[in-house]
Amino acid sequence: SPSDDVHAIQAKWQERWATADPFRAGDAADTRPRKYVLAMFPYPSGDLHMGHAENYLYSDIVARYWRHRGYNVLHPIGWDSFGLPAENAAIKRGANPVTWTYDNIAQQRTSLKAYGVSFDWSRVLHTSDPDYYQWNQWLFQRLYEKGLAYRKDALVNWDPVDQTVLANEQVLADGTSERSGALVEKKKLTQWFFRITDYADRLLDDLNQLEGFWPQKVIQMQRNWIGRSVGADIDFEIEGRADKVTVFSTRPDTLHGATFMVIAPDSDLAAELAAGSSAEVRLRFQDYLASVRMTSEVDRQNTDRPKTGVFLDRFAINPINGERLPIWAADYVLADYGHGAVMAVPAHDQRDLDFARAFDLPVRVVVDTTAPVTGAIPVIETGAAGTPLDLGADEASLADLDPATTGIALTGEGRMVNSGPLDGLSKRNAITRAIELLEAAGTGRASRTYRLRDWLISRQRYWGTPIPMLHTDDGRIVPVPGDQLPVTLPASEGLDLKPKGSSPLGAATSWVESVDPETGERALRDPDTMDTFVDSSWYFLRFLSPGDATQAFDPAAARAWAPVDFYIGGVEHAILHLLYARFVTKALYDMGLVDFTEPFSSLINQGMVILDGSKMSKSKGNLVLFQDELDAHGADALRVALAFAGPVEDDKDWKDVSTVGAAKFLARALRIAGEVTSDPEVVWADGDAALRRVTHKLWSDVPTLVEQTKFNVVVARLMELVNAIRKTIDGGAGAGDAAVREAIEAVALVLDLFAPHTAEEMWEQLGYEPFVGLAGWRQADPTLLIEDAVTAVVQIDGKVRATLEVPARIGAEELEKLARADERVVRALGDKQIVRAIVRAPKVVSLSTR
Ligand code: ANZ
Repeated sequence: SPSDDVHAIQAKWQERWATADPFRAGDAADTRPRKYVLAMFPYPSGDLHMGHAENYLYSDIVARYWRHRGYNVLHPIGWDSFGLPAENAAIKRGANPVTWTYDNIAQQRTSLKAYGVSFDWSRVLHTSDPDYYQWNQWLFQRLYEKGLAYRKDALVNWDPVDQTVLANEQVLADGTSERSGALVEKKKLTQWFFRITDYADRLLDDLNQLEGFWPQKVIQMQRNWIGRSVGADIDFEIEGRADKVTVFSTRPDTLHGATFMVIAPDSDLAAELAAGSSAEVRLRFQDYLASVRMTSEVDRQNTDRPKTGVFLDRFAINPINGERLPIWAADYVLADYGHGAVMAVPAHDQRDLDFARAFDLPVRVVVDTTAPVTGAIPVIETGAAGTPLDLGADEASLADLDPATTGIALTGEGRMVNSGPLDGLSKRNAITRAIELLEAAGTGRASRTYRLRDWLISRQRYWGTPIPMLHTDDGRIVPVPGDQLPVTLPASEGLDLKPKGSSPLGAATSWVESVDPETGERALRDPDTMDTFVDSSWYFLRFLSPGDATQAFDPAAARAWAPVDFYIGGVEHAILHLLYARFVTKALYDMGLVDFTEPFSSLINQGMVILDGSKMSKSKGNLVLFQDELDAHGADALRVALAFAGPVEDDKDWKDVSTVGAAKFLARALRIAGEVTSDPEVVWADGDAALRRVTHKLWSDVPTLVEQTKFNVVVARLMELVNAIRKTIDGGAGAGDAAVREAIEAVALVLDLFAPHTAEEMWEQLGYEPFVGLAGWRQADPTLLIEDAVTAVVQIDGKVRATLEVPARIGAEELEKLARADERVVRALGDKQIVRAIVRAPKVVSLSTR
């Protein structure tokens, strides 16, 4: 059957590729220009799925393309093989995490080979191999030396089901765990962090470099995640307390409008202020705190929720006018943002206004938003969400707009009132002036706040990179000496892997007990393991010298290959992985280990393969299995069908993925290659002119189409060419026509991007040596690209005076120019002036002199 043929061809070429290894990247002596093409490496849970099929197809298209264009291409593959699923399988089914992981890797590896992806198989890495994770430990220690890895007690996100700590990024918008679905709680633990916040400004500012090369959506998500706010830190004296309390405000201009202060109830400060208050206040505060602890972060940030809070019976002094401000604890103020305390300006902040109205607190307007602000307003840094500031003056009178009655805070532009020295200034200028006044008085300063938190990297789980630190008996924390790395994981047998909030490694006594390198006394290994996002934050560098036993990566190879030219993966990694990789790259740059500051020069997010409009998943039972599709029609048909189904970035409904149609198309192309009777030396110029035009149009258009990742269009053009060839053969020119050979060779060369097995087979049938995957591409002959001509008519005052042969795609302006310049038109016009020209390109130019 035809399907047997397909599988035989597939097996034949996969074997030849395995033997000849043609897709290995060239070595250091290779003088060709380089391209580093990378698809996000897979997590080895089960076999490949359709998401992988898309991801590795697209990177393969790009890798094959650059090879044909004469580039030395690096297209590596590896496995992101540490992580919870291996461990959960161990807990659920008693599987050994090592066996589970490496069995899955073996299966995925076989599938990727069966899929015909042109990887450099000599560079495979697994992050769970000691010779990989040793360098995670190296990285950790380098960051530690630079003060970028540190330990602190922290309120962490706690998944009560998985019994583990979660990164902020793993908490979904509804406050539940991305892993278990449980409502995430807060818990205080001592944890290791990477100080990514030191890089907040650079991570934000360097996004500008990526504009146009990364999806706009990803850039925006990263901007929001970093969330830089610009404003001031303002110090308030507190009655009965020695130290001042600092608040962060984006609106220091409104200081005269502050009528109370609000503190996060779950902050140390709130507890302290309550403790210094009456017994009654203490009780009410404790009750309130208990209820706040039950409220998710997301609910707390929900502005629609009725405001709650308790008065602490303590007072702050406004540094700008000496006013006494009552201090409240309320849960709309978050403990870990800014300083966990705000000056409340109810007239100009909606949350403060809602609170003031709920508790009957005064509202004082200090910005007259009916006063027009004229003149150039400097560009103001917008809020984290990119909200532009409105500049128009409100139409109504200020009295009508009183927030205390309308319930609507005045947030727009305007001029300052009731604000002493700031009166009359525009809001923008008042912000600047207020900061100057605060700085002069020593009670405040310009400041920035970020939403970005430090990266919590320790996990109390087994299947990860051990943290290479020792805790000495006398309480010091010291790095494991470099020559003792890697600290390898102990075997899991006999360890209780069930999550319980402390690492299973702690119970591996003989493993945990070690020696303090300085004193020779006993020291305990840190029992925690690293977040697997550490593993993937630098893996693209390890591919450059994967077997290197002496260093994480070879700096010379990094100079030669990195950054990655083309990176592709799912949009689910828009924040976590990409932000961490950017951070680590910048840290390595600062250590002088790489000479670039951004890891991925261009990024594409492929869409999902969906079924009937919804995501495929095991739980929904609507999985289309990768292996089933391979078995049914072969790798090439699946690859062509996926590439043809739509633009790379779009979701593709499986209903629109026609493997049957793709298989028919491939059979048609292959049949033609077998029919060709001319030999490779035939002179193409003797061939059918119309077919030659279609072929050369393909050569002319395909580079741009591939480089713009319009792969579906390229497939359409191949189909068009195959149809044209068939028509030419059957139309009388026959299979011996030189243009037929030229065209089908073009098909084989370009089809290699999509259907490499079929393309190799065609290439062989056409009398060439393997491999078509390494064959150079062809240039379009420009003389064959001239477009079809049409006849345009030029009229003067309604009479036809000339006809012109013009390209069918001529523009109106160009056509009018040609018409006016035509000799016959000039003669017919004499000394009359043209007063009007109506042009309908490409057919008519109508000139009037009256
Ligand atoms: C006074 C003020 C007046 C404010 C005004 C805003 C408008 P973004 O832009 O999101 O950074 N704030 C500060 N720390 C907070 C915390 N821990 N929890 C909740 N809110 C906090 O917001 C900065 C503004 O959010 C700050 O500026 C502060 O309120 C509040 F007309 O100060 B503002």
